[in-house]
Amino acid sequence: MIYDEEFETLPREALEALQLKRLQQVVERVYHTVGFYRKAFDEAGVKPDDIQSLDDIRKLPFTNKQDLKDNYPFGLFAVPMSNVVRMHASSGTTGKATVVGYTKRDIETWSTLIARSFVAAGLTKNDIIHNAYGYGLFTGGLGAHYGAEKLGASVIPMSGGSTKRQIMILQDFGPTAICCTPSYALYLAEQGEEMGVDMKALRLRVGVLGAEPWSDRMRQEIEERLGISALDIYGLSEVMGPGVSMECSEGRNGLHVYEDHFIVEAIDPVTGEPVKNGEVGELVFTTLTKEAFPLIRYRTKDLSRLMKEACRCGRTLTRMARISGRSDDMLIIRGVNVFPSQIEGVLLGIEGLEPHYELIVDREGTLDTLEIRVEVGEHIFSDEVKELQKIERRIAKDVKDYLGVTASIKLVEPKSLKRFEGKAIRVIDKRKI
Ligand code: DLL
Repeated sequence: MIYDEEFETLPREALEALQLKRLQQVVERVYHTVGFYRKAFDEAGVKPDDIQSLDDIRKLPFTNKQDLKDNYPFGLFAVPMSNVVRMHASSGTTGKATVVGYTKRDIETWSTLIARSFVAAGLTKNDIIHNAYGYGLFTGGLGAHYGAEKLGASVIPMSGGSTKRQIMILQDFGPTAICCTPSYALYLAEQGEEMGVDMKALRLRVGVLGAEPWSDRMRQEIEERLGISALDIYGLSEVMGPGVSMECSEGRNGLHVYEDHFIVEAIDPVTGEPVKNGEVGELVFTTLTKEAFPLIRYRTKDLSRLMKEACRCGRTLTRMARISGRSDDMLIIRGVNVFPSQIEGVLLGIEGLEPHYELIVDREGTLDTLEIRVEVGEHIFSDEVKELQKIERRIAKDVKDYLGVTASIKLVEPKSLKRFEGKAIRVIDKRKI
């Protein structure tokens, strides 16, 4: 099924003509409304008129997360605040990373792209959608919510947490679809089974899962334990939120990028040059229609492969393979994005700790766990156990308060952690996904 026959099945040539027209418009617009872009384009020696073909996009400079941080909070907005109707921010940060804004029309576009994604997953207005993505600054909750309403489906705004209650609602309201992270889908399956609920007998038939990396092995397990068809949805708050791309139920092989609204490139993360067709590269997105927060050539650090071949669903939109990793060290722990440097920042704010630490990420059953091992100074280490426990609790609280993740803390003896001559390896990720 296709929500928007016209735009999702455009012949390649017509699609590219549309992309070029929209690219020219957005480049012209940001050049005149966002100081950052004017300066960046001037420095690169490129003017809006230089964009005469889609390949000319490569004349434009990249934008990256640091640029967003440097312009915190609203420096990259392209419209006056009076036209902004909503803001979101990326998760798991101290708030100083990336803030994004939406106009009324942006929300309308976003809702339409989510509605498209739901239809690609086989949903219609007759479905009941249990939305367990977190509501709030994270784009998952409200993004999926508005898309479900746009489709005309019935949405249950569950948000995250309260797993027992979620299972009760799954039984009583009989939703036919669920939106959540893949690891939460598995956690629900596990908790339900523990409560003696036959999770396969629920009315659920489709999962629209994303916001973190997963694998076909995980898909299979989720599908078996919940008795659903589990499909992959991708997005990032900077570019829009969920619904930048979506896997279709017919193909189940790669996610269709909504190319009438975004241009996607795959580049070599080191040279910045495009990778060969079908090779793994870092995804770079340019938004074509966003008003409040247009982004030009945004480096996502997400690694994937682009597939141009036709899909059996009939969509002509390029597909991206499941995300295979990242070109930086960002971790996603229970759906929260965390950089080791942010944890370091918290540790350095606490007296008595040494700048030597190790992060051990694992998965117990279906839940991600994070252990932070950190060295303490000699004078502290000889303190009473009670004192050490106090410091552990303080670290755990600060990590939770600032970054939004729960961690277990282990203080270790001075000089007991491995030292590195080159680049320190501070993260040990034992998860097998
Ligand atoms: O995670 C938006 C989203 C919400 C997508 C709900 C899908 C469903 P951020 O919090 O800004 O936005 O995190 C974006 O999460 O750069 C990827 O590294 C990762 N990510 C998102 N979707 C997937 C996916 C939302 N399907 C970052 N597979 C991105 C793998 C994903 N990684």
